[in-house]
Amino acid sequence: MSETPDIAVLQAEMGKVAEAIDKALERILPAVEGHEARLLEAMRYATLAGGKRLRPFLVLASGALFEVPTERTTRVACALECIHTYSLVHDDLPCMDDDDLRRGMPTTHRQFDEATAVLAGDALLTYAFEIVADPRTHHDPLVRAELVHAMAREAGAHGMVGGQMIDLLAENQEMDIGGVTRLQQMKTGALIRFAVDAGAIMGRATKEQRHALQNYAHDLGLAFQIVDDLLDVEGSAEEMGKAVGKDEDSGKATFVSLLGVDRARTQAQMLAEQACVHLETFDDKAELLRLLPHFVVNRRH
Ligand code: GRG
Repeated sequence: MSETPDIAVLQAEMGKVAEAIDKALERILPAVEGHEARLLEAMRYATLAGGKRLRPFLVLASGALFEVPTERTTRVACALECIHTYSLVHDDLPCMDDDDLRRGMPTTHRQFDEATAVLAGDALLTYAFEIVADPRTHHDPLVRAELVHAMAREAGAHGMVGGQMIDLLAENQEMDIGGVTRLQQMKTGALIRFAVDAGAIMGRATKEQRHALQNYAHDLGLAFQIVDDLLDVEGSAEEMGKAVGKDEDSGKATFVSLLGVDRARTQAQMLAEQACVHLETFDDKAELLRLLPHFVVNRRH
């Protein structure tokens, strides 16, 4: 897919969202003095280090379909980015991927130390729930409870953490395409699913609307992960801001190792197109969500 002017519109919008989220995270995670200063410093270091802010963008774009006020979606977007950041901090630890570089900077345990990185990740995870459960996120306690429930489900043992466990075990096991798809739907897809669902929960979407958005998130998440696998093979450490070629070195089954580069790319493009089909029920308000899959398959980092 070639770059079109519409993609430029999307990129400008994503830039604006990233800037707004950076500012909101700065406010929500203020530096402190005293005993917890180092912990907050590590949490801020990991969270404010940039990143595409893709998941926050999805929360805001999904909420916009139902005219959910941006102040509300921004809080959930920040909470989700705290969980995403915790997962990266822990994933980079020596006991997991043992990486030195993330978003072009030393990983949190390299910049601080391992214990501080573990605690910063723990604190980011718990803080995410504090943010969502706060009445400022939504006046209706039932909506807040539903958000907390969905976020816990997607981040936990049957979502992202479960996917990470399967991924670690996969290094020493044969895995077919069905196994890799399931693992990635949990490890990477789960937070993308929650991002899209959060807007629908806050907007009190109908069952049909929510179902359509879940299907969209499913296809988008898989396309995102296939491209992540492709970038691990084809991308440069400079562009990615992290080490590349790690999947091949570890002998792990990925979409690329199983399908090959060309079929993996075709599959990602097909999923991107399919994701948009699920949005047919929505009007022009879904335009940014419609453009996003094209950005995802064309991304370089
Ligand atoms: C340690 C509990 C625990 C979970 C780790 C998500 C994850 C599970 C590990 C991250 C490893 C990884 C590279 C996964 C592939 C997909 C992914 C999540 C990429 C990073 O997300 P981006 O590209 O990152 O949105 P930025 O930096 O833009 O936020």
